[in-house]
Amino acid sequence: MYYRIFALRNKKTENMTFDIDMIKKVYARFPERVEAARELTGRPLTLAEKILNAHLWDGTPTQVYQRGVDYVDFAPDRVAMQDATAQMALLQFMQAGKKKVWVPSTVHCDHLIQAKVEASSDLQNAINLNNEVYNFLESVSDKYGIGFWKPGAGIIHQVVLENYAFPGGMMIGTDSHTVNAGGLGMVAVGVGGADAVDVMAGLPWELKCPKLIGIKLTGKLSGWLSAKDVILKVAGILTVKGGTGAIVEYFGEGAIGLSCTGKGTICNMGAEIGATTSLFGYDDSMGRYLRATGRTEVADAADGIAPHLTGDPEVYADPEKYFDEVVEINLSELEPHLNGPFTPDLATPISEMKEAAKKNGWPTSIEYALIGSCTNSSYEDISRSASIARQANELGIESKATLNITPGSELVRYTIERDGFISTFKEMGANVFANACGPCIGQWARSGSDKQEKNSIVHSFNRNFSKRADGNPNTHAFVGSPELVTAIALAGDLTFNPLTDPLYTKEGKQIMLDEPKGQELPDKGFEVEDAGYLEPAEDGSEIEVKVDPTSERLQLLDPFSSWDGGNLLGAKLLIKADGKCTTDHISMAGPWLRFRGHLDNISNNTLTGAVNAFGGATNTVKNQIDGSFGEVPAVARAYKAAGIASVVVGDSNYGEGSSREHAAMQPRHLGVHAVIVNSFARIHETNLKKQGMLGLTFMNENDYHLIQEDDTFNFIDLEDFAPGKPLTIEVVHADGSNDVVVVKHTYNAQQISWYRAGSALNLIKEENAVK
Ligand code: MIC
Ligand code: SF4
Repeated sequence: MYYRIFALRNKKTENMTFDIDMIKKVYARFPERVEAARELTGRPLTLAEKILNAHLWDGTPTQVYQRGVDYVDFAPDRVAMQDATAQMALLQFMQAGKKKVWVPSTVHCDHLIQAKVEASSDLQNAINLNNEVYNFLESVSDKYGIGFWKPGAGIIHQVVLENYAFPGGMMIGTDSHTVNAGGLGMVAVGVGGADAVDVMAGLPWELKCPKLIGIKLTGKLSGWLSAKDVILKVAGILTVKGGTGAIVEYFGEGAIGLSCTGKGTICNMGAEIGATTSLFGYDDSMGRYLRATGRTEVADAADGIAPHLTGDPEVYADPEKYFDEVVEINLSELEPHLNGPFTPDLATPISEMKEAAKKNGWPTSIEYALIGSCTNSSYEDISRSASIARQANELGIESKATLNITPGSELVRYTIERDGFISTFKEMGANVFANACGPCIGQWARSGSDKQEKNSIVHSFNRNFSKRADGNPNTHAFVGSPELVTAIALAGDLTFNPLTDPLYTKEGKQIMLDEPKGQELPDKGFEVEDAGYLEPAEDGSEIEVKVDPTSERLQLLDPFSSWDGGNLLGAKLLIKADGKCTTDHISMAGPWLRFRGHLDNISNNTLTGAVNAFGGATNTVKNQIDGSFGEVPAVARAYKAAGIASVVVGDSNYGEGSSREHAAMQPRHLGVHAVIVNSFARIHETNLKKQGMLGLTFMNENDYHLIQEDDTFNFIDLEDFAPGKPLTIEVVHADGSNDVVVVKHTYNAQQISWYRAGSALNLIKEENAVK
């Protein structure tokens, strides 16, 4: 066992601010860069524009970038990685030939802990089971100067919000919900591991200049409404792809009235509308949160440049002039929502749920309700939910469903235990699981889920794709605020509307629940004994990182092969995916998380969740070599063994969801050369490019329908692969006829050089070799 794993070295003490010097440097240059950008554009600026301009790789802005068109190089302030993606990110970083990370970086152990019995035994189990992976992550972190948050410390995004996020900063993280830090006014973007490698290696981070969506919030939340309802409503309006390529900026009196953690919830679920990130301007709620979490110095520094840390008043007064799209929501008129099932943008106001459930045949009985996750486990969320549980306990209402709680961090867990909330929940019959992702990522040992019965669950997480929480494709998951989820647990009924429906005590007495009440921040302050942080070695050069060659969990990477510069001929269709194809369909999490550090082993889940457009089955595709049918990974391996390239075809928003680059690396490892779709989710498209794949989109959406089961693809002008130039594919059908299909791409010159080298990492290595 790597020697530090149990060392209780907890350097995070009260009022200690991580990386304050870096933050001060960012603030010192901020005003001048914002001013330069204002002069260049000749107009007032949104907050997003200010932060982007303050983080240009080349320093002070000298040109105006075209939104949605130009690629821009940025210099993010920090990097965060969670254990399930850090393994691949760090396996790649180890090859980049650097001694230390270039910017402050952290690793968080949160995804691999299974929720089965209760927090402490589940945590111990995870440590036993994942020992090899934790040791690997800890030793790599120690070696390269990366802060390490032990299993049990909490979920990456909560820990980042509590310790690292700062107004006006820029960070990237190898998890799509990195965007959570927008709640503290940070441009925080989810990326694949290869992007993180660039930034940790001291290279620029490239992003297409985002479009800007402004969301004006008027009015005020009250009663049963919570910040969650704002984003559930926004998801309903903008849909799962409405935010693609855009930064969503919230403003208006309604925005200022929200707590900082409520803002975090809204930004967190910006991932569910595909947004690059979401943002709120610096205000008093952020100052309060920074001070409550021991970062008075950051709050003071932010106060010092406060007008620069929010959008210019002229912008917010006349948003249509400055944003590409504006949405307005009156919080006073909002209703609590439940979104789902199977997609986070199917928004139903709670008053319409009875009718909607009936019409759609959604099961209404609720056996499990779950709160917590990185999205909703703030002190405010928990205190409001606990106020509902307390009423039930006092009035003698027995909860019909079991409530499961996954706190977001040890800081919050310790504090809510001290303040009596955990005992309130336990009195209601709830289970408290470890501070980790748990059920949110399929790490939930739900008994009986293998029977695949049709059922519904409600939770306060962010995603509800098929099979996500318990692996059962027939589980209908609905997303709601923690307080509403708690109330629904009591009623055991999806259609329960606490505003109008009564509950019954054990004696049969009818009561109406009072509105939830909570505190934004703990009156007695936050408290924690061991936050779970390990500081890396000052000089890690002597530390040796070992990977057992026989390990089934970790595997050193072999470089992908480079492009010979020729056309790609004779490629076979591996699968044409029908409908929604998220990263969960391409590389399922849950039981497969254990192989996240072993490319060959995890490749055995490739596209097993995708629905085959021919026949509608999952994980059954035709093997064109012998006409047999087999599992997707097996057929891909057969093509690869025969030296035949393969192609994946998909519909719109392909690769929606997670940042996991496994969804790109696995097909690449199995010999897929191109993915051709109607549209991509942003992170996935970049991941494909970084891993040396062709990510292409049909010029004409109807061409998707031309693709048949026995098709062969000839890329007849790939030799001339160039920025802005569409590619032509000759698609040959089984009867010998063919269609010529034109596809678009968004590769710039640099990205084409990744393709040429076989991957972005290969290019870094080539460049290091030349130096
Ligand atoms: C998720 O919520 O889907 C995850 C698990 O956090 C992923 C990251 C991963 O797949 O490891 C994400 O959102 O990026
Ligand atoms: Fe973890 Fe779920 Fe948050 Fe992803 S969305 S980081 S799995 S809690």
